[in-house]
Amino acid sequence: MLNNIHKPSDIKKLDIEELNALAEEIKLFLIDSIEQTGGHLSSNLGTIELTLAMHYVFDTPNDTFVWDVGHQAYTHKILTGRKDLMSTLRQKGGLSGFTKRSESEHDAFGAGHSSTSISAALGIAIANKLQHKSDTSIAVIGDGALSGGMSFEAMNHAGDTDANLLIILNDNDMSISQNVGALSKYLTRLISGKIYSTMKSKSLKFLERLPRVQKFAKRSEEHLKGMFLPGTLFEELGIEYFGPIDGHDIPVLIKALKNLKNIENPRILHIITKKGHGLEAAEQNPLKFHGISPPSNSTNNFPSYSKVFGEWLCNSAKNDERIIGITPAMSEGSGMVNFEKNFPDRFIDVAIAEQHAVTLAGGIATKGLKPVVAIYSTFLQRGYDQFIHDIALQNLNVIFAIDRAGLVGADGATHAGIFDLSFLRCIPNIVIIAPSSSIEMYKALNFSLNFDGPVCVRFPRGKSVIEDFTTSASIEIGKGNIIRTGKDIAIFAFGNMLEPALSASEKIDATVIDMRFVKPLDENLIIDTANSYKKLISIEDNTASGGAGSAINELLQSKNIKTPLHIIGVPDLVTEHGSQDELYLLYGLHEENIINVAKN
Ligand SMILES: Cc1ncc(C[n+]2csc(CCOP(=O)(O)OP(=O)(O)O)c2C)c(N)n1
Repeated sequence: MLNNIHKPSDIKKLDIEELNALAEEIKLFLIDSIEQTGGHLSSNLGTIELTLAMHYVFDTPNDTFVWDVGHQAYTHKILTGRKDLMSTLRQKGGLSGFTKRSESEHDAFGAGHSSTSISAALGIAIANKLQHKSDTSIAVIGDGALSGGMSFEAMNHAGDTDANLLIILNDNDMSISQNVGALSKYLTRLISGKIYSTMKSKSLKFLERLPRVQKFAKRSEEHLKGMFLPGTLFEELGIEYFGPIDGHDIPVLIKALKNLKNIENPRILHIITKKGHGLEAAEQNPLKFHGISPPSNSTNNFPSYSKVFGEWLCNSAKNDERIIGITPAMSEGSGMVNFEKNFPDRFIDVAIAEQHAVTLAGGIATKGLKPVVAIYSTFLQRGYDQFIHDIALQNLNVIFAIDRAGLVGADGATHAGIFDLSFLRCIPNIVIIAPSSSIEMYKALNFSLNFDGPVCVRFPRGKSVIEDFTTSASIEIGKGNIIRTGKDIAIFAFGNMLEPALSASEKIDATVIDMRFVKPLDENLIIDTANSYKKLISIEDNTASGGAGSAINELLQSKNIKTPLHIIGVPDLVTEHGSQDELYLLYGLHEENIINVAKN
């Protein structure tokens, strides 16, 4: 059947039995396809029936679907004419792993970061109203993404409007790992019927009109007898609440969505799904199958930077009781699973709440403890004001272990950690270290533990390619490390760009310096080098605009030094997705480009 589906309207001719069969076909297709390409398997297995029902009832692109994060929209891609391109998912030149406006008119809004869907969908709904259109604007948001502050800002606004906004809350009780927080517990109580909906009579009527009254609703009814309970959080915010219903039951979903199509105010449909639905291994271990990698033939046996960070955290916490580990819902990705196990009282998962994570760390630091915020570079963007206002201006003692800095690969532009050096180095009071290997990272983290004030240690995704080139067991603030001495040309290498710099230097006989610190820069070393060499090159895994090379340029300018400097960094454009190596090649962060730059 799947081969005959080319556009959303093709499914509207199917009966329920055929829709169920199609869901099964899509499941098998997704398992096969994601096994080859890598991608978000469990989340997508959880949304097949929902997506079929949505496209069955609504008409995109006029009606609009905004998928939060966009990682669960593979069935949507398949139903909107992209099935044959699924084999290119997350690969260079292929389909994005998230929703992307430039990819399809059916992708109403691009995503990658979480908790944006209600704001975007509300914006669309308000625009529809102003343009006298009756189309429905729909946000699909997971219970994990709902924990992000933006969701609440958006609901606070939505509840005060008459916008034609439908929020579908896809509740599987999971973020990447188990969802955490009071809201998550609240949703569990809502499902079990312990919270009374003031709209309940309406809600129950609405459910009764469905082919089958849901077991969830029945249970709610029992709980209601003789009890007085407040209305749901959503209703208190002015958003009509419906549900909860089984998010894998296509006829129930269709009926519910048809009913909800006729209401034109902000409303929320709470559906219960199972992450990894229909694939036993994924149902049992949704975390493992949240994001899977394609088959790899890598022979690099070094541990990943994240793993080394996790080891450092555990080892250091044994000896230093001040250490508190904080993660915004990325415990596994940040290598913190063992820390959580060994130091449960000193491990804090704040849910998908980067802004809160940063300021929370600030508060903890005021009491003499040493919070370590493990955060991906791209998600630190969310906590920028908090970083400036709550940490740097108050010179608080917080370590930021900034993971996934630089080009990250298959997740693409939304996840690229290529801006942190630019947006951080302009902030006073802070130290920024870009270690060139995982061993160097260990030293940098040790340094930050003993330093008084905010320190950022930014390191890339994946494994370190080089071991250690240094002899010193510790690092000294603002001091670079000359790794190789050549003639005429000197290369200032930042972070993991030391590796291509070194291999290029063998061919052009250049001096190579592992700069270690982006802030404070090793000014004396830079000035001496600039005065002793004919040409200078800097290389960093960050946008060239305002990054580490720019910092060197500012210094040379201020000292009136005329030695030419060529800055190699990521160009000023929206980066593509592909393997990390492909992207390094595409953007000139490789040996050959260094050689060309040196020669030209
Ligand atoms: C701002 C931000 N922080 C962290 C992430 C990483 N992330 C991607 S999906 C996800 C979990 C989302 O959980 P949920 O919304 O419940 O969706 P599910 O995968 O369970 O369907 C997280 C934390 C992100 N995409 N954006």
